[in-house]
Amino acid sequence: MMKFTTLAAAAAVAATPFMASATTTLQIDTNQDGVLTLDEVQAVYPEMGADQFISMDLDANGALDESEVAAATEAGLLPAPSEG
Ligand SMILES: [Ca+2]
Ligand SMILES: [Ca+2]
Repeated sequence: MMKFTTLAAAAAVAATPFMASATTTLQIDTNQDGVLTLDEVQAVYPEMGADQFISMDLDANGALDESEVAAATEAGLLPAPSEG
């Protein structure tokens, strides 16, 4: 019965979906307001141009929210940050 308990605990840990897709937004959103401004994006991607930012800002409010970041990442406009 000890084995069953251990297995259940391991499964619970494995099921915790942290770090799944939040990496990009959290790393770039330096002021933690939930959206990414051009300044914040350029701090991580110095080569990011305003034109490219605008093309990712689907509702043109000057900031990228989570869904816009997800869409940009999927479209290959916003590369995943590389360590080092
Ligand atoms: Ca922000
Ligand atoms: Ca927006």
